[in-house]
Formats: sequence, structure tokens, C-alpha cells
Amino acid sequence: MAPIEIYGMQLSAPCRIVEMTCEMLGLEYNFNQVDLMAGEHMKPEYLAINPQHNIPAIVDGEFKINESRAIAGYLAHKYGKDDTLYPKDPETRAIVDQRMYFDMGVFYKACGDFFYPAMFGKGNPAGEAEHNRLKEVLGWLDGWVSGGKYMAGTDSIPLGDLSLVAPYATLKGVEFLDLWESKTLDAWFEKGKPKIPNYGKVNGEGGVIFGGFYKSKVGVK
Ligand SMILES: N[C@@H](CCC(=O)N[C@@H](CS)C(=O)NCC(=O)O)C(=O)O
Repeated sequence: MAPIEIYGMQLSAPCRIVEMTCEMLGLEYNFNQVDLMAGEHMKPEYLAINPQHNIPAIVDGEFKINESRAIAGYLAHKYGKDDTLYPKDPETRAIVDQRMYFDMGVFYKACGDFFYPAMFGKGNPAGEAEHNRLKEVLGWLDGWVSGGKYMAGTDSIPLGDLSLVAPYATLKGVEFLDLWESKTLDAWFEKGKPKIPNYGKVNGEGGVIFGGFYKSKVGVK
């Protein structure tokens, strides 16, 4: 089988979801850098792969697709040797899907609303409303892992957790923020990290790069 071609950047949490999924599945892949800051996502070569010009996107043989969580579901469905990553039990799958949609629409969104105005010059640094929203969202996540399980109540990591662990690593990379007091979420995070092959390369380092970028923008060392 030819390697999966991933297009993205390490600092992007959605791109890290796809890399972590490939690692969990033991898939061969190439990571092709698409530098958003240099406008590479708007070049014809990339638009031919993903006309919506966001990252990540993948090419698997003749098949091209974007949207990180849809990519993760596709890879797990096509290449998973069992259903641990994307459980087939209808209720468990519904909860895993809920965690992924929640990440896209709520957690990753709340992180973006918090960080992006300062990083991309579209407004002032986050205020109290964004801070409070992120704390509220983290409180919901905390509730889902309070029994020492993964996010869908399973004993092994499914896609929902891979999705949520990506922005969580970003928050960790920004480290100086006083956003959460929860030991429970940190315990979930630390328990999951060693279960993800090459964790540092495929998620941890990207969070640190993001953190460095954010801090440079808001003038924090
Ligand atoms: N829902 C998409 C969001 C991807 C996304 O937000 N990508 C950002 C970088 S983190 C991007 O490519 N922005 C540039 C653009 O949309 O043109 C996914 O999960 O794949």
C-alpha cells in the first residue's frame, strides 16, 4: 500500500488529529508541509487537492478528502484491524462521534476564539467572555473523564479522544494560561499520551510550537 499523503502543519490541532490516527493504525504516511503563513494553501497545487484551502487534507491513492475528523473516521473504517479506535456498538459510536463534533464545534472553536484574534491580528486578545467560555468547556470535558475512563467511557482510546487531545495539547503548549485547575483532565491527558505512538512528534511538539507562536504575539516569554 502506498503511504497516505497528509497535507498540513504541525501547529494545527486538526492536522495532528490525522497524524495521531495514522500512528494509532500503524499506517505509513508522509507529512507534506503546507505553510499557511506563506500562503501555500492558496496555491493551485494545493487547491487541486482541497479547494476549500484549509488544512489538513489527505490523498490516499486516488482518493482525496479534507476535514480532520472525517479523515480520521475514514482511515479507521478502512484500515482499522478492530473497532477499538472507532467502535461499532451504536451507542458507543454515537458518543465517540459526539465527542468529535463537540471538539469541532465547541472545544476547538472555543480555543480558536481565545487564541486567534491575538495571533492573526483580527482583533484584541481574548477577554473575559472567551476565558469564561473555555473554562466552561473544560468543565464539560472534565465530567466525561471523571470515572478514569476515556471520553466515551471506553477503556482504550477512540477517535473522540484523539480529536480532543489535539487542542488540549495546544492549551498545554501555551502553559502560562491559568485556565483549568482540574487534575482529572491532566490525568486523562497523561494516561493517553504513551498510548499514542510517536506522541511527541505527532501532537506534543505542535502544541509547543503553537504556544511559542501565541506567546510571541502577546509578548509573554
Ligand atoms: N474543520 C476543519 C478545520 C481546519 C482548520 O481550521 N484549518 C485551519 C488551520 S488550523 C486552516 O487551514 N485555515 C486556513 C484556511 O481555512 O484557509 C478540520 O477539522 O479539518
